[in-house]
Amino acid sequence: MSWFTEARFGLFIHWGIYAAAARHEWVRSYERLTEEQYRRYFDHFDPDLYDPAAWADEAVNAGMKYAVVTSKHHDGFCLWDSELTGYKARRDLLAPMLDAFRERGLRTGLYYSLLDWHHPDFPNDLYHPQRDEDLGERDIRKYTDYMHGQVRELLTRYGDIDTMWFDFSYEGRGFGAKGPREWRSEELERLVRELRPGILVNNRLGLGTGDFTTPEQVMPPGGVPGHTPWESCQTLNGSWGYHRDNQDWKPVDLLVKMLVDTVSKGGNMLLNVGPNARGEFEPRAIERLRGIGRWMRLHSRSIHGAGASAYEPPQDCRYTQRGDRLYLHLLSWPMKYVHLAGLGGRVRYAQFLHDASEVPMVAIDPKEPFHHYLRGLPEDTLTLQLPITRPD
Ligand code: FUL
Repeated sequence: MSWFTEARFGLFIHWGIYAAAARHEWVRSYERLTEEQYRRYFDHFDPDLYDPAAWADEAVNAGMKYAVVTSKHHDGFCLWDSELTGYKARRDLLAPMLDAFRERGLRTGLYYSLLDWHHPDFPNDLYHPQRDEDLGERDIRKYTDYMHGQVRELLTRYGDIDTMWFDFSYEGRGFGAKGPREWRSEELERLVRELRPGILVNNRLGLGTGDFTTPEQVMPPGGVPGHTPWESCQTLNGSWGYHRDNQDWKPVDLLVKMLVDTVSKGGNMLLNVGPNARGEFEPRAIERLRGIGRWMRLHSRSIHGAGASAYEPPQDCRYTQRGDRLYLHLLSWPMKYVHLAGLGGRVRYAQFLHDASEVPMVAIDPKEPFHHYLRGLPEDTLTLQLPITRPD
């Protein structure tokens, strides 16, 4: 587990034939496309510019330490050369990606969808594109045999996979909802752990367990209660898969704040890119990854290997802590002073991270008229004096 909680920041990749539709990875369900209508994306998916080394470089430059990729999403299309289906990429796209990630020192994870809207034995349910139709006899046991077989394939043919990211159980949600019984989750988890004893499994098999929990698109205000490590997965825009016309792009400073906020609460952030159907990260994604990378170059010490602190930060601030180093993140820039409760007399030296310049600790002199307004502060307060202009 320690590599995972030290890593703090990872890349999520959602890539499949939905990138050709370019309007959300759920497009087949949202628009209730039939198998035949959706087939055109299968026919025309030809990622000729695919260069996984370039993806790995972007991840490393952004300060990411691991990467999780959708081996199969809900539409059932497989990125690897599965022997169990013909519904797969014309060449194995997964193997070169894992090689490229590993070559650059990134840990690897596989997302695998429990749903499969393509498989002939996956019954129609509340999310199925053909949920209103009678799909005839379907034997979910045959589907889950296939699913377990695919997971076996992935974990025997692709080297040392570090995390298994299942998605998802939806028991209790109505028509055809599925949970651990339907997926045969316990058996599946056992299989995974047998094949890869050190692997970390997420919490979406519906078993109420998992090595880490996965809040999605939310910033849990107080962190995630309980002791399991957690990883918040986040999109750059309003979609996981490549979505050409979506405009909800998060700016770099928000993404950095999200990362800081997550680590300050003891979590990891898994930030998603949806590569396009030619196999590239689009410029809007690259711009953001590089922006985060510029910040990480100077500040990654406050992220990697850091976690929550027992100290209570002032308003609009976050602490991350690594050993006896306490990192103060100012999400807004105060006027001249920042007052840190509980730190009076406990800090040997204060400096900015970006240029290692000293940040003066102010000794409050009650006789000094200039310090008059500071007199009401509790004695154990540490006051730091900041420049008027916020450094970048
Ligand atoms: C969800 C999925 O339905 C989304 O498409 C995406 O993969 C996200 C990470 O998990 O449950």
